[in-house]
Amino acid sequence: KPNINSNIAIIGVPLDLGAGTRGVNLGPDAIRYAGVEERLKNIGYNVEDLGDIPVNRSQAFTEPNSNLKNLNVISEVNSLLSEKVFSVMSEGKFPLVLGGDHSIAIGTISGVLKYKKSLGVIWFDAHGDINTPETSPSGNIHGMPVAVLLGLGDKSLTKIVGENNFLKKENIVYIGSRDLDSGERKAMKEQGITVFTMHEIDDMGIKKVMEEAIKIAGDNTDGIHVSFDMDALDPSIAPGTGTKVPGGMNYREAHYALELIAKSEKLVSAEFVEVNPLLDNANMTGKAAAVLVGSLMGEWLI
Ligand code: 4U7
Ligand code: MN
Ligand code: MN
Ligand code: MN
Repeated sequence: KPNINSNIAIIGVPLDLGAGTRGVNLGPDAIRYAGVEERLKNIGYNVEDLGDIPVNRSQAFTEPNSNLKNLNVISEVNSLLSEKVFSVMSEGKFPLVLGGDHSIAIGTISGVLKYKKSLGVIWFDAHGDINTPETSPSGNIHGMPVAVLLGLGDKSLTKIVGENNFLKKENIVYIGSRDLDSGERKAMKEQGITVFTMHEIDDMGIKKVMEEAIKIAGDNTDGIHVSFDMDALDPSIAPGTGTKVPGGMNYREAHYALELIAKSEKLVSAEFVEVNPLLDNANMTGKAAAVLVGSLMGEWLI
């Protein structure tokens, strides 16, 4: 077992209000039923499941003419998640957050940032998730968390991160991108963010991509957070997700990528998001998430 914090706290976030398709709120239980806790215990971790962050979905509300759907509940859930992640880390535990739609990265990563000021983030995703209300074609907040973490977008979301705690653009790196909106490409260029699209994975191979990504996120930072959107994977191995894009990472690329992060021994926190069992085939995507958690935590490093 690699040198990663031995005490893991699992936090479920059954939120789907940030997505355009319903059902990703069932993701945390899908990953639990796939045996994630048992798998981690078998590797040698102490694991406790803290249950779910409460989501008052019936209270969800969108201001007229706003391009931020369900903003009230999404900001409430992310504030609670941020505090929970911070308290877990303060107790010396490793937060493993199970989503839920990707808007929950606002809560997870802001919580980690309160504890690790200079955090590196590796963002596995088909998408950029760096839209603002001005650029978003959908108004779905799961397409905006990176912007919020960098301090861009609506105040009621950026305030969860806090004026002095924003993620530094030089410390985030994308892997698996293949569906970027034009406003997102512009934002990525302007900020000078490193993006390893599927083209770079084809071109350089996953090993070289990961070596560079781990340098960017891990050198001169206080540790690495992994934000893993299941749609980074090819839809043939992860059909249970709401915004599928063909041509994603294959099974071995994804596992090997996460194993290399485990080997770096710089991992401090992680989240697996966008598992939607309503779109799935016999919980294939929930199972893929549970097995990938194993790789990230060093299951095959002996
Ligand atoms: B996910 C999209 F327009 N970019 O903003 C948007 F293509 O967390 C998709 O990566 C966002 O799954 C996908 O709505 C968010 C769209
Ligand atoms: Mn995403
Ligand atoms: Mn995505
Ligand atoms: Mn998605």
